[in-house]
Amino acid sequence: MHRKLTGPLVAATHNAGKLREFRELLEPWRIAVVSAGDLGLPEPEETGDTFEANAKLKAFAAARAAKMPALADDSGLCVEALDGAPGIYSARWAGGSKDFSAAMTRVQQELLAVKAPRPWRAHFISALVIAWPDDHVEYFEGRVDGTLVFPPKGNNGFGYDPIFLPDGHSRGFGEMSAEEKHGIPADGSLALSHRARAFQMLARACL
Ligand code: ITT
Repeated sequence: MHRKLTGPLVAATHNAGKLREFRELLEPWRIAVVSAGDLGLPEPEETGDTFEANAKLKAFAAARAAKMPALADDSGLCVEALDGAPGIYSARWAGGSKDFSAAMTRVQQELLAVKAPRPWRAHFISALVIAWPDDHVEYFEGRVDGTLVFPPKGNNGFGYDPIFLPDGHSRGFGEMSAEEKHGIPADGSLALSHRARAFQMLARACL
């Protein structure tokens, strides 16, 4: 049985781009969001070897520390010709200084090194977890497919957005508004981004 979320929640993320998207996604539901940063919660080490394991680890760490439900996302860019890399290591490819321009360059260099034929197919995955302090957990996963384009384009979004062109679109995530990338269509049709797609499932089950 799914559990409904009634009160406020803690956003178990230290990534400002994700936090912004969480707030925008939750805004229509009038659920108060307090961030892990606001509460001074430490950033847990991501020791899992799947998106799901890491999302659960982050959500439970925050839910137990804050004593309230916590929402976590573990996500990443999976490049077909690189056997799914960087995948769960997407944030780590940017290094301690979180340099995503270096991470995007590394993706391009690795594709060139293996002489990957174009188009360079890739997808984003978002594993969303709500965990409660009493150990109840809800899990949802969203995915969006597309191709990688270089050089990076646009200043919107975060992370690998400037190199990702979702299928069926002529502009990449880095060039899209927040509403285009992760808005929830009022008519119930499928949202575009991986995180918004996972959130649609979460909303149906828990909100
Ligand atoms: P938290 O664990 O604190 O939430 P993080 O940045 O470490 O923050 P992840 O371990 O889930 O989060 O790393 C996912 C990385 O994948 C993230 O840093 C981005 O670089 C990339 N990514 C995920 N979703 C993305 C999106 O919508 N657009 C662009 N890049 C994205």
